[in-house]
Amino acid sequence: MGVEDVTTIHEEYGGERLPPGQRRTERFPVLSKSGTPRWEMDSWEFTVTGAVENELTFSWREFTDLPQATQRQDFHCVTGWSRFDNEFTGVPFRTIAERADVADDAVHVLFESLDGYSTNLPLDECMRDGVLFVLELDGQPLPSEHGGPLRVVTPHKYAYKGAKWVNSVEFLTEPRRGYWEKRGYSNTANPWGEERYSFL
Ligand SMILES: Nc1nc2c(c(=O)[nH]1)N[C@H]1C(S)=C(S)[C@@H](COP(=O)(O)O)O[C@H]1N2
Ligand SMILES: [Mo]
Repeated sequence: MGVEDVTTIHEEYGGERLPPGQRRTERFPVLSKSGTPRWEMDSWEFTVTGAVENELTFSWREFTDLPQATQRQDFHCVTGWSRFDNEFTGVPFRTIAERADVADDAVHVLFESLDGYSTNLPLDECMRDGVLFVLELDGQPLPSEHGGPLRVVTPHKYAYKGAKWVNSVEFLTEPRRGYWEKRGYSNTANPWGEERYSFL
């Protein structure tokens, strides 16, 4: 299976590979609002609900049987660091949307996690290349502090748009804000526009 290169996204936004105000790091810092939650393979469940024709529930086994892709992606944290060339393997968001058969009036998506975190994106921003439910980093199971067993990545957005420990996706007919979006971080979060905070 080939590795898809998603590190050219910045061209679409007319910016440099390193977004304005960011510093490149080789490290991979951990940012979690409240520590790493526990999970058990036997009781783990992933649900897809809301504005869909088919609500879905996956066990760990069922989820890991879904078709996967491997992509090289950059990762931009709103606190100012960027990590280039992460190799993420996971299930494309589009695959989940197709299986759920998203309703015509769905416009927005809310991701929820085992630690009570949530984050939101417009549906069209989720359907693009690069939005993955990640199971592996650099060919190894995703480390638990980085969101293992399953996290979302959003290379076209600051990383808070990617829910670690994700276990629920809800399709919405109206926008709803997630954890940081309710607390002053930008709802749009475009790194090349330096959309870090929201004053509305
Ligand atoms: N479930 C959950 N997801 C989360 C967070 C969190 O606290 N809980 N923090 C977010 C923030 S603010 C960032 S910058 C990235 C950090 O990912 P990392 O810890 O792998 O660097 O995860 C995002 N996803
Ligand atoms: Mo963050």
